[in-house]
Amino acid sequence: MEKKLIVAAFFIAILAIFTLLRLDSEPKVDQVSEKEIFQNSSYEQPSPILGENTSQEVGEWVIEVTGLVERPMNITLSQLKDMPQTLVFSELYCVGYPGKARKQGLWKGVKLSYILERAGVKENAIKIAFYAQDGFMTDLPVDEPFKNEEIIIAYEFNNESIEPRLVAPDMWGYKWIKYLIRIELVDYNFLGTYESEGYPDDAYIGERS
Ligand SMILES: Nc1nc2c(c(=O)[nH]1)N[C@H]1C(S)=C(S)[C@@H](COP(=O)(O)O)O[C@H]1N2
Ligand SMILES: [Mo]
Repeated sequence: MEKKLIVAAFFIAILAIFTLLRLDSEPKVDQVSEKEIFQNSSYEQPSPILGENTSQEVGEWVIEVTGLVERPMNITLSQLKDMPQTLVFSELYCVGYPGKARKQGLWKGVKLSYILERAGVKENAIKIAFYAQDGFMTDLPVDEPFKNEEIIIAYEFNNESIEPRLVAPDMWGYKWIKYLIRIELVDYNFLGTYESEGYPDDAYIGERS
């Protein structure tokens, strides 16, 4: 815990310096092919285009909250930015390349629990299904965002805009769905893209050493 705090403090200091120097603080990320993981899968790793959300008619990103909720809603990016902000320092680890963080830094967004509270989750919902523009899917138990308030829908990473994605600290990267377009509350055991391929539905990383 203390080590994590020191790393966080160090990182924030570096980030501040970069911002002051107006250097491009975009981290260099290893591009690891996950083709092996999907050898026997019909799902193919897409190459989504940043800044485009072709499935939606409006010029702005929209996230649909639907299914077993009292108040179904379409949340635009500007509405998302008007909601209470949460900052989370976290690392993303890919299950196919667990030795090294793919992304590490500060994520800014809105608590998933806040959004679910606004929508009003119905009693019979047991799972949250997440859908991305590229067809990728993941899921969480319905109570997870209330147990882990660091689960956010992020729209900024290290002070740079990103397409809305889930930040799921301490969970494998496949829970960190990018290009999020739909959140659906369901009353059955929905499994996402990786989860239905046999990767743990409970994706907490635990000991990494
Ligand atoms: N929409 C979408 N989200 C996704 C994926 C994907 O293929 N499509 N891959 C997941 C996996 S397996 C990982 S490890 C992380 C990688 O995140 P990054 O591309 O930001 O490094 O995104 C996750 N979210
Ligand atoms: Mo991954």
